[in-house]
Amino acid sequence: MKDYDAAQTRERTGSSNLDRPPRSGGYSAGADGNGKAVSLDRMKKIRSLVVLPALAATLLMASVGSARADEFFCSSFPGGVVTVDVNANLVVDRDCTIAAGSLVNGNIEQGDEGADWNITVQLGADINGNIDEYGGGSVNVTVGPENVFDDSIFERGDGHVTVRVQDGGLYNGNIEESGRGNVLIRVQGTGHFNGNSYEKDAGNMRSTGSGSYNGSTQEEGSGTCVNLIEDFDGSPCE
Ligand SMILES: [Ca+2]
Ligand SMILES: [Ca+2]
Repeated sequence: MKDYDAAQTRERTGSSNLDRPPRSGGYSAGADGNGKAVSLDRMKKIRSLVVLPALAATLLMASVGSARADEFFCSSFPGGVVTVDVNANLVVDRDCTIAAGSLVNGNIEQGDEGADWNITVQLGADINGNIDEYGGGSVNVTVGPENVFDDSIFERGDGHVTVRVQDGGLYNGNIEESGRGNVLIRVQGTGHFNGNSYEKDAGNMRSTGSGSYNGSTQEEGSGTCVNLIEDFDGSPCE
């Protein structure tokens, strides 16, 4: 298990989203901190990422109270549904949903304790960090058009990992699933999955859809491995 300490969080937070991989298609106006050209819409979003998270963090700190500045708890949000931008780690202490329009600029982590909580990233949310789930719950991620999931999913114990990348979306990271459960990846249209997927113990590994997958798929233990995705570039079913 990786060590996600506060310093790492601050480093990640400090880097904002400017180091995300560029998407295909127009980056024509202006430039970000790394000298990359960015679109006007992107610039507006970057500005909002600078201003809104600070406001959100301030409001959250006021409402959460005891939460440290470098982490917030899912239970602090009504129904466990995150509807704001969070520039910190998010601790999973109940079923947790990242709603459309939200950004988590940090890790979403359950740690090695807790119950069978599910983690859901809805269509329209951006994630810039790992998801680390432990116990009997599952991880469900939908990456919508113009959205990015940048980092990896670690799912442990019983439960599945389901990733859906819609047309124009980008999943940039790995999946590692262990215990009883499947890995299902579906990528559509110009959506792209860039990373490696590793399914262990009982369960199946499957990639489908009309999109593209660049990386490896690996299945270990009882189960099947199939890649039905239209454009697969890498090492299938090692
Ligand atoms: Ca699990
Ligand atoms: Ca499994």
